[in-house]
Amino acid sequence: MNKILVTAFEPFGGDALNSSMEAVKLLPDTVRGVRIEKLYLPVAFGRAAELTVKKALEIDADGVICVGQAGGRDKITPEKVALNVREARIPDNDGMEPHGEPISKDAPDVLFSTADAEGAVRAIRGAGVPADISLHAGTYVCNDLLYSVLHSFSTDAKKCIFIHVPYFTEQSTDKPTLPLADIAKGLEAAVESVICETDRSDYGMLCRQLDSLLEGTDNTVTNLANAAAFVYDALPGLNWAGFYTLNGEVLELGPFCGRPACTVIPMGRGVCGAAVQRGECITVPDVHLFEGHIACDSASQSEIVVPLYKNGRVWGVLDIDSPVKGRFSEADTEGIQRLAGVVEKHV
Ligand code: PCA
Repeated sequence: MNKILVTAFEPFGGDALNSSMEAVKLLPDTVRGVRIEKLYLPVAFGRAAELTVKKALEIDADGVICVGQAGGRDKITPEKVALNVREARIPDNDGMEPHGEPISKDAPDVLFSTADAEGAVRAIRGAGVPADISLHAGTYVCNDLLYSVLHSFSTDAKKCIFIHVPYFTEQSTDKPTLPLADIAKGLEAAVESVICETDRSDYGMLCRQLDSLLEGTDNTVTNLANAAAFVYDALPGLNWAGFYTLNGEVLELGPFCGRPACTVIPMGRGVCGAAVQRGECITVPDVHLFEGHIACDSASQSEIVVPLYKNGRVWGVLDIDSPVKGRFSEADTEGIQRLAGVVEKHV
């Protein structure tokens, strides 16, 4: 199982609260079954980064998501870039006020976030919260933290990113704000998108678990219902998982998890219809680029459909949607086909 470290900052610069800390407090302790470890940091050059790196190593985090407050911004802004410079407008909470010195000597001028910042933006927007990419994390403690974390883990597989959040409603009357609950909702969506990037689902284990789950009965509805729930629960970053079954020339909606979906799909239509017509699994990294895609849930960005066979004939499909573009890697495509094989065996 993967772990994600999420950090936030204490108040600074005379503010009574820091929106990053208040929003991170509202995040759940697990997202899609992945443990979220929270760490609250001093607004201190060097020290914030040291604490973060130490904690990430201690818990063997697969991803590090640092959150800070950018008072004055009106959206949640995942940062793409960190600069190798310290330039303080006000002293940090340790009284340090560096001017123009590098964070790390003989290190690159610029480092890029290793988690997909654009993917995080899409995920936050998908949750209905305003978001935009930012190309400048400033030159204060937030930039210091992002740069140092990226530099420390430059040869590591950890996905690292920084996300700036605006003031929340109660914090300011003259600057842009967002409701605290929206900031937390947006952050949760961003965490989910990073989890999808770091996910290394153990499909061997999942197949064994699904196999024993479906063993007790040969009732088709029972097994499809439990298989849909299992897949939806076991794989992070999904918004829909379920079945369509073939009835003559059309696919009809079967058991699923997610929002209500199209009841009937004609042969050849959409990704499901195409998978049946071609008789093969189709993985679509971006559904908007798929000719004839049927949008059941506007949150869906990527999709995988596996045709299901009995005695050499297709009888239905396993259809899985994600709000994250490019959610399904080659390993997922292969693993999900194995899961579909377990369903075929029990139906
Ligand atoms: N924001 C500051 C540091 C701490 C925080 O929450 C920054 O943007 O650098």
